[in-house]
Amino acid sequence: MEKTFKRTTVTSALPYANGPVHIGHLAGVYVPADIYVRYLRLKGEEVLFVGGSDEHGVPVTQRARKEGITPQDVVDRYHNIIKESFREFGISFDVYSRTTSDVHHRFASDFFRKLYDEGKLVEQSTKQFYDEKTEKFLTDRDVVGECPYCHKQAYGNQCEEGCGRALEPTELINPRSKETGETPVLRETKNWYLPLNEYQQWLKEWILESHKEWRPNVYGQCKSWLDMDLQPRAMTRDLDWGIPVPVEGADGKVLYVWFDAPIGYISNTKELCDNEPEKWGSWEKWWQNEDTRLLHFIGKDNIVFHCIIFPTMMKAHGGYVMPDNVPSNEFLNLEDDKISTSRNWAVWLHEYLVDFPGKQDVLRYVLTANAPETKDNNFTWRDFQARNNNELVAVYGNFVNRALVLTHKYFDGKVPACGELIDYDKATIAEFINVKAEVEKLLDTFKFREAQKEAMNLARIGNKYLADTEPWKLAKTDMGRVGTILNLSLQLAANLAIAFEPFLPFSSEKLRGMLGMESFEWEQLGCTDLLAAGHQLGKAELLFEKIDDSAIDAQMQRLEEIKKANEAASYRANPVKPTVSFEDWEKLDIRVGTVLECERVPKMKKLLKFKIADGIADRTIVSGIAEHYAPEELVGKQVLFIANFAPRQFKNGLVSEGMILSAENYDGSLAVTSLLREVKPGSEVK
Ligand code: B3M
Ligand code: ZN
Repeated sequence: MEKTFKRTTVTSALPYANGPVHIGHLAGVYVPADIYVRYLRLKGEEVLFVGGSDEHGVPVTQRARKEGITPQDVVDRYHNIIKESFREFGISFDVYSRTTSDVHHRFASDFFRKLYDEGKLVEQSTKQFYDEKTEKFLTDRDVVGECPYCHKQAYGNQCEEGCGRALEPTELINPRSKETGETPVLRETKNWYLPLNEYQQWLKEWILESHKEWRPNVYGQCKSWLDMDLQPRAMTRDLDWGIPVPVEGADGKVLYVWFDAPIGYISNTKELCDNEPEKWGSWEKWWQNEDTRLLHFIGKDNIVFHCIIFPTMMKAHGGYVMPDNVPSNEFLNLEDDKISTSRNWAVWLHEYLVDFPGKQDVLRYVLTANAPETKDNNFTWRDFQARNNNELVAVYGNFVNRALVLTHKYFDGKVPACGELIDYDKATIAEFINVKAEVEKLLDTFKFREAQKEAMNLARIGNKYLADTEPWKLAKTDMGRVGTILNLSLQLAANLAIAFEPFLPFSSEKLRGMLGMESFEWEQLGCTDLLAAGHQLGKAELLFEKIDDSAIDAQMQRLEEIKKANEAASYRANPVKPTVSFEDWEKLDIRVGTVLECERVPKMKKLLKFKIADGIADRTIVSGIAEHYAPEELVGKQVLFIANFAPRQFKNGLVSEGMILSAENYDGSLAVTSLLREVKPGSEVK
């Protein structure tokens, strides 16, 4: 049975305050959340939109270390930049606070203490790497060393450069502290764990049985987690940046950032409610009342935290409602390349505003039109320009402008009376009257891309109507008819202002002013009597402006320069190795092989398993290139491989008899080597 709710609490992921926000953040989380919230508000529903900065965690300390400032300095700087970017883009949070606030520290601390007091946490001692020079325990990512499987440089938690395996820091060969280069020692440390395993059955029922309607990417990720055995997960860390663990003898330990950050949603709500109790009531109403529907908007890398860990925390605590849905997006690429903060491969919001002042809605529009709802999607500057010029300007802006300018010209800016409707008018009305139901259906199921397209349809209908009826030609002969056409066109323009408010709030506000409407609500969508005859319109202005090639060229130029700088940096980071003798070179036996078969390796997302014809026999080679090639692409191709490489065994028993050679691009992508002409398999490379 469909549950009915009285109010909705919408959260959007708390961005780490260790850098500014870019278009990927906006497209993935904040624009969709904002569209949804604005839609509910327009419908007059009770809704709360919570945001804030995530100010703890290792990324913040890393940034501080890199810049030689304190973590507090880092978060003070970026919290303000991020908050301002969101405000500029019209992300209409009811509260945007931070996890370094007193309210949050107390709230998260109490939350932990309750779990601790009630025996809901498991105490466990483990041996962990400790850097004696800095007298600090090292997090998994603070330890680097050689991967025991592929022998590339790896982090303590994962071999990112090589085979992609999840690792334990103690598995690394020759482990070192990333910060000091010291060899760390193992020290015993005590931490508190959330026994996810005890909640597995409940999670399975709650998600897999009762939430089949969640987006396939979200449901699928949850399922793959829940199909494995969940393990207890540490909720505390040996770190000096964060919320102190409120337990005796826990000096030098803080709450795990993924424990405190989601609680930030609740403590930020509390901060708001405490400040304005008359308006918002109690925080409990938004989090603990069965009539409240909870929604988390997030990016795909946050799914496990919002669908498994945080719900388990709330369940263990008791009293909380569970999320009703977790609309999570995939990733947005920039010009076909992964957005990356460290490579500066991004469009930063604060920079966009300098280059395109006043064009927040254009970016909102383009990001929604390309929203990565079901798969990763791509942002390109050419597409940005085309969507602005061909859709916003040529369709939406053009229609509205013609309707208004003609009314000013023929009727002194007063809405003309609507005369008798001809069949064509009726057909046009019939077309746009359905838009409300369509947009609602799509928004209610979080299909923002389609919903915006549907809203744009209104403008297309209007444009066609004016083009077909040509009121400017009738002005000399039939002013009554001109009045009817313009009346209907203005009603359509008023509909556009409403339909686009969730998507393009700045433009809707401007259009509302031009139409002289006091206010509007969602219910009025689809009505043809929004503007009374004789109603005085405001001044006609352009809603959107064309974007020239030169503005786009400048952006492309900037990206080109960043790419060049990255290439140069990657060359500098990998300087040519010391000279080797001819004898040494001869020791390597590089040969040509023909790929007979190629397939993915279950549970190892970076690996491809090859069967290669090497001239004498077939051999199996495992290579960490699954993120760069689909297996089918390589079958039948000739590749170069090292034939006398000592066989290596993977944990799952798989043995690799050689190594396929690939070139590493400046951005980390891999290209398999091949030949310019076909040769017999087994041919030696000399
Ligand atoms: N700060 C990760 C991220 O920005 C993390 C989200 C917290 S949501 C409670 O992707
Ligand atoms: Zn490896």
